[in-house]
Amino acid sequence: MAEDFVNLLADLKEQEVLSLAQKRIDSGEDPIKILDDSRAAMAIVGKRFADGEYFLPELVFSGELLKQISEMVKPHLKQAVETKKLAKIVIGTVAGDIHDIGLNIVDFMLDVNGFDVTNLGVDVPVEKFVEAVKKTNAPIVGLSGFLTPAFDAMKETVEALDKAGLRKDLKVMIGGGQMDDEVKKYAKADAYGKDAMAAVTLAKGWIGAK
Ligand code: B12
Repeated sequence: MAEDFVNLLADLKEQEVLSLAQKRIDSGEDPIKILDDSRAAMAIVGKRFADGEYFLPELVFSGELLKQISEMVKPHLKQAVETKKLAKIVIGTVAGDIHDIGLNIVDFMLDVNGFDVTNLGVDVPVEKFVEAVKKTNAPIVGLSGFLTPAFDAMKETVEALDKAGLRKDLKVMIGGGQMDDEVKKYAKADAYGKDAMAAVTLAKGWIGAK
């Protein structure tokens, strides 16, 4: 089923992939696995876009399909984990970037794992991150980005948090499509997380929660 699912999503076959997603959920499959397979399909969509096989309409449609699938999966994630509020976290997609599907999955996973999440949305200017950290006293910030220009936006956001005197009591994690440890170093962040579960593990580690 997983392979069919990945191919149907990459081929943007709406009805077929949504009914297969429902079938997988009804059969009690691990919701995380369905999200991982969606990610694999997005990598294929991204490659077809880069190769000129898909164009913006396909990219937009793939995002819509992914949103529908993550909405179907989310309630089943909720059943997996019940905890009390642990700590505050400010997250957002950095300036110039409007990709938010990954960000919203991170938001959701942090929420169901007990964190009090302030999600600033997309294309977030550096000063808005500074404001939100001052307002919430959050000890953790999560920066999301999918575009190459997001590397610099992440670096500028960390610099602005530092200039505001907030950096020393703050942990900053980054993530999204092509982010990695090199970008983490470049942006002077504390950690890179490959997916939403990594975001939860990093955050729990920093506040000493199991
Ligand atoms: C869907 C999509 C879009 C949709 C986004 C819809 C939406 N609401 O988000 C739309 C159509 C809007 C779009 C627009 C564009 N896009 Co686009 N898009 C994609 C695509 C196909 C999928 C992205 C996605 O949502 N993936 C699925 C999610 C779930 O991603 P994920 O990586 O699994 O997310 C997980 C992790 O990354 C992690 N994570 C995410 N954030 C964070 C944060 C933290 C702190 C942590 C720890 C972890 C973490 O957790 C997530 C969940 O597990 C990618 C291709 C790809 N392979 O990624 C191209 C891609 C990112 N887009 C690309 C481009 C070029 C564009 C456009 C410039 C196209 C254009 N000419 O207009 C515009 C840019 C608009 C802008 N200013 O941002 C390029 C970027 C190339 C580059 N090097 O910069 C890509 C790579 C495609 C390609 N190969 O060319 N896009």
